[in-house]
Amino acid sequence: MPEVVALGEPLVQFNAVTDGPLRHVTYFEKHATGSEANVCVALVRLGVSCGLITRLGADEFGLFIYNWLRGEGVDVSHIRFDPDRPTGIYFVQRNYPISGVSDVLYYRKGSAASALSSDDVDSDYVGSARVFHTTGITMAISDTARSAALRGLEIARSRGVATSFDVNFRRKLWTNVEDAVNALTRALSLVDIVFLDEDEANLLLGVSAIDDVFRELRSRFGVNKAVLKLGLRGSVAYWEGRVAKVDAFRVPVKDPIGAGDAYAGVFLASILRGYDVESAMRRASAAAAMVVMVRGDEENLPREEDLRRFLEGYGRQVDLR
Ligand code: KDG
Repeated sequence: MPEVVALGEPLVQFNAVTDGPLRHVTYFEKHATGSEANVCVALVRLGVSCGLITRLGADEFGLFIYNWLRGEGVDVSHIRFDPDRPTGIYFVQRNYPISGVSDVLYYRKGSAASALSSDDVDSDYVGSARVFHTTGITMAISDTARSAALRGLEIARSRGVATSFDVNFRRKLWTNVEDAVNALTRALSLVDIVFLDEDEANLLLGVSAIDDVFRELRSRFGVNKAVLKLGLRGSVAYWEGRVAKVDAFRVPVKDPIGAGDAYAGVFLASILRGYDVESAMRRASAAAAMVVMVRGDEENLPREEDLRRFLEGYGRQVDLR
């Protein structure tokens, strides 16, 4: 049984090869993505086994995703194919209208994964993991997927499995913000480890200053392990009673999508392999930096050797010898 079980929707991403508004883009590159799937791949590349609970369309894109996950060594035993619904896709517009920022256009309504339900959550599978991970994206895609995510968190909790949750607020996936706040705060009451950024903190907790965020998470939700991502200012964690901070790595950005998943996956892998929280954060930040240097979310997710080379080489002069 895998050490980590994740639940969520993999997607095929069509990333604009050229910058600018999509109406003028002719060429798109196909990538395998999806937040929880990316986290699984980040984990397995660092030697931590991970299984994904999901549904895919019985179509070419479903097979593309399935072969990707299976090829990476993710446990695919809890992936079901749906003959009646398609695999979700989305398009990425890069560097327009804001330089360094990507915009997404989803085509995922009625997708196979949006029919995920609590019946997909096998209690023995979740119950024998060390960590169960899901995100606010799964909470947003449909009522039944939200029930599945909550069921996964509840089962994990009742079986002594650590629960990990990336808030991943996607405004485009929610009909209104109030529903999002209600659902996401419900999830927070079931999580042991949470990843969020300042905007998400503001939305869910009404505060964004570091100490206030950690205090609110503790007092309102009993969350004692949290990572607050500060973008180019780095990240800060509240972990077992103390606060740790690391800087971000500055790199040329091709497409920032996927950075959060790289961070969460590498952070969890590092904690599970016994790294202290600062080292886990540093490794996670490095992975996030590596991922934004290319189009696509998963291509630059590092193996141990890549991570070591990035961390040792960062900031050095180019040596042409
Ligand atoms: O974190 C990256 C994901 O956001 C991306 O792969 C697409 O899962 C996705 C989503 O729902 O936005």
